[in-house]
Amino acid sequence: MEETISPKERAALQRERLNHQIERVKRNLPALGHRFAEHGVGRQPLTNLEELSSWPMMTKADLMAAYPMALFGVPRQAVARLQGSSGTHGKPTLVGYSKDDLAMWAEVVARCLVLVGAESGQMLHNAYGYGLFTGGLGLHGGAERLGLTVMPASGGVTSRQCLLLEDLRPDGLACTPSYALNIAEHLIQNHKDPRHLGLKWAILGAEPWTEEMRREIEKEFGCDACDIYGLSEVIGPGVAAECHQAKDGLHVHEDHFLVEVIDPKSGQVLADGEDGELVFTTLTRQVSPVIRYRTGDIASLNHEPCRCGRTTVRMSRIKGRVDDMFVLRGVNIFPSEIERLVLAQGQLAPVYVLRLSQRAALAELTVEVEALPAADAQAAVRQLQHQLHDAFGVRIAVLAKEPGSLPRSEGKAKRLIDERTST
Ligand code: DLL
Repeated sequence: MEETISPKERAALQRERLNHQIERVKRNLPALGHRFAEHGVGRQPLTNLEELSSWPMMTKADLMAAYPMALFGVPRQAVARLQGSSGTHGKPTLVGYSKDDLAMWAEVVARCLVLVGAESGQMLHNAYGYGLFTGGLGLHGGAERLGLTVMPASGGVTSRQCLLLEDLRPDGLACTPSYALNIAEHLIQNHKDPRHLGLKWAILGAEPWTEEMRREIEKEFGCDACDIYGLSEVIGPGVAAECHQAKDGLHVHEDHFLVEVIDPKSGQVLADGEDGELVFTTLTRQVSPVIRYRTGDIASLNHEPCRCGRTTVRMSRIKGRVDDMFVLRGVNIFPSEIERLVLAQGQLAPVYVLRLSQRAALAELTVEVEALPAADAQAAVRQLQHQLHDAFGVRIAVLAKEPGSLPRSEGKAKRLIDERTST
């Protein structure tokens, strides 16, 4: 119902919920409320969502400075669950959920499961990590809400995952796209055909991936592979997901998460179709609310109606992160642009590492790949090298590694290794 209302009705709902949220922030998080009040926020109720574009924004630094719970905004007793992101810089970023927040989270994840093709009564193999990371418990709550049987496999121990998949024949698989390929490879190495699992759908996210990667996964498993997006600062998985009918952008659950795309440099709000940084406002979250939170993720929006019948705005795949992009001899490169070429090459395995090093003052990039067993590795390397040069106009080295030697991911894949002395 919330997914098919008219844009006008939705805007009215968002305004009402946003005004409510601002009041909550002013009451429960006075320091944050004050920062917004200095820009006139909350002086009187918002009448037009476009006014939002002049409000200040929140960043990861705000949440890190608030560690462990200074931005929860409720007494600890009202927090039913803690989750977070591991944090590459030491301390994790923690977020809290009230009982109502957990119910809302389960609801939006259940909607995502329906988007990708799940039906009540089916079975899900959930290979997202359980723990502080939101993937495992997030998918779990949504799957139970929808009425699926959940196998809480969590990440890792791939041989056991394969055993359970073969013996239980679930309808759906949830994990990162790189882990889905790792599972397929493991089965193939053991002379099993991943298609024989009979999977109908896979709900994959938590890391950037490309259309080429989707094609590979759909070919290996013979099922629909759809993208699910989210971040713990907003809720976890469940912010948006692709519908299996169109597979053309991720439907954002706008009744709970208000989305904008901004120019990361100027902060200006961008129009549909323009790539920029996703910014989210939580409209209903009671604990750890965020107002105009800068995600660092690059995507664009599309307000055109979708052929699945939903009227919600769609975001494109995540192209990369603002801090993932690197500059090679003056050319901006996102790892996903290289992934596309590696996977389209045809003679290479769908695993790769991008190693950035420095010679004298210049950055050098080496793409480490593995050739498929029957392939001519040197020919594949030469071809990829040419394609990279054609695409970016700069020299990028390609190195074929021993088959099976590059790291396989069990969760979020780490593709970029930056060995430059100063970045
Ligand atoms: O990764 C939540 C999640 C779990 C999403 C399972 C989907 C499935 P965090 O650990 O807080 O939360 O990391 C959030 O991961 O800002 C993006 O950079 C990246 N990310 C998440 N989903 C996608 C996706 C979870 N579908 C960060 N495509 C986000 C690309 C994604 N990047």
